[in-house]
Amino acid sequence: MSLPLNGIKIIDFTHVQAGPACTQLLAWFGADVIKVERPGSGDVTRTQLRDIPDVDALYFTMLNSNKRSLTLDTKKPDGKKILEQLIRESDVLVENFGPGALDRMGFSWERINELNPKMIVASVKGFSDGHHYEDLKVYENVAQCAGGAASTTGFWDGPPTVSAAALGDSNTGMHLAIGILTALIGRDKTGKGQKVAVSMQDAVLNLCRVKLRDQQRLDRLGFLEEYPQYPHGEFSDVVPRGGNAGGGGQPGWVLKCKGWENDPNAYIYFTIQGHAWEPICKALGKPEWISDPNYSTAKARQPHIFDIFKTIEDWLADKTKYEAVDILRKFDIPCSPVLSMKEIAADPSLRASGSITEVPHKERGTYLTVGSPIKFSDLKPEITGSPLLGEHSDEVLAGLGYGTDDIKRLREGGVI
Ligand code: CAO
Repeated sequence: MSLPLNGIKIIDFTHVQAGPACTQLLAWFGADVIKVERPGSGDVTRTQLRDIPDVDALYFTMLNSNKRSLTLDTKKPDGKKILEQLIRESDVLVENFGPGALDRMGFSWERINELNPKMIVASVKGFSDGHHYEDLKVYENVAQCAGGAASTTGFWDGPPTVSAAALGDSNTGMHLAIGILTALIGRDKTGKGQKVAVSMQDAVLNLCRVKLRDQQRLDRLGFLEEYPQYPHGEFSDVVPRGGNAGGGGQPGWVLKCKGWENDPNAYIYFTIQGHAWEPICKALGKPEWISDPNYSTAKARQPHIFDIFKTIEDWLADKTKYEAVDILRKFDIPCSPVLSMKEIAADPSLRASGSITEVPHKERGTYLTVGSPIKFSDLKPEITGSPLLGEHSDEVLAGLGYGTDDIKRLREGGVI
């Protein structure tokens, strides 16, 4: 099947998670992604948190499907020459090295632009160019702290908390993919490449915009009506951690269901959507609340919202999370069971849609990975296993005109 990004050649100079998530997405949609890795070791995630001795770790296999792997020491003269050749004939170079590493390697934006003016150079860094922390190396949780997520996540009586969702890594990679595709469309118009950069701090902040909204509301009003601290608790001058409160105009909370004493995920998320109040009262068997002035408006409910949640929990006590959702869905109440990773891995709907898929790997056998979360009417990406280290070195070099003897010499010299 022809895919939209067929014909786009990407030098994938990425490692760990932020960059690989971006290039994996582009590979799913048809780009020829050549992952350039250091000979002998490769991407550090190949060996991190291994579950099978001497076999690429799931951390690597789940972020590098549909790619080709070329080993290349780009600090050696022959390695630099090969990289220059690749730059001349590729469309995009993606990297997420520490600050300045690409320049130190001799491949500044100016140099790459000179080699190929049509080349798009896409980078992930912890902080943006010119930021007072621009020299810092950054990992996921560092970005979550710098982007406002940690200070606003968790419970008010506990420390700042990071999310399990990769807001700093994969999220930044997704932002970068949008930047690359935009630059490719721009290049169609101008014929010129450009530099695209996303900082992890900015990508986290972009997802935390409602907290920046709340800071401004707090500055003006002194309180935030949808937070658990309102109206009985205290507010300081910074946005507090709101536990599991809903971030918009709909109060919500994680509520216990049958079996919560032994099952850490026997909970549902329950949302009290304003116009769903009547169906909620009916579902709970509390029709008298519909017209009671203490309950009938969102403002009236707020002072005793936790009493309301308690009543809902009493109603949930003899229902599993699945039974509860099956009842509540009939009343059009926005809710979901809290799903564990084990449940998600086995979810037939996620398997059917391709959001979770099993792929073969040459050394580990079949493994489970995520598929494209973006669904198209005319395109269903086929997810393939990740490449072994250097699996495609010979093939890529042959494509650049290197013969068998040259390749042997490069291998013996530790260049590939
Ligand atoms: N051939 C030769 N040298 C190579 C090479 C290759 N194929 N690939 C990498 N290198 C070299 C780099 O040129 C660099 O050399 P110098 O520091 O001597 O110039 C060196 O390897 C180390 O690269 P690095 O700084 O990227 O790696 P690190 O392990 O020290 O840091 C990380 C890792 C992630 C903290 C850093 O890359 C970073 O801050 N990246 C930007 C932010 C980011 O993407 N973080 C998210 C990672 S996902 O959690």
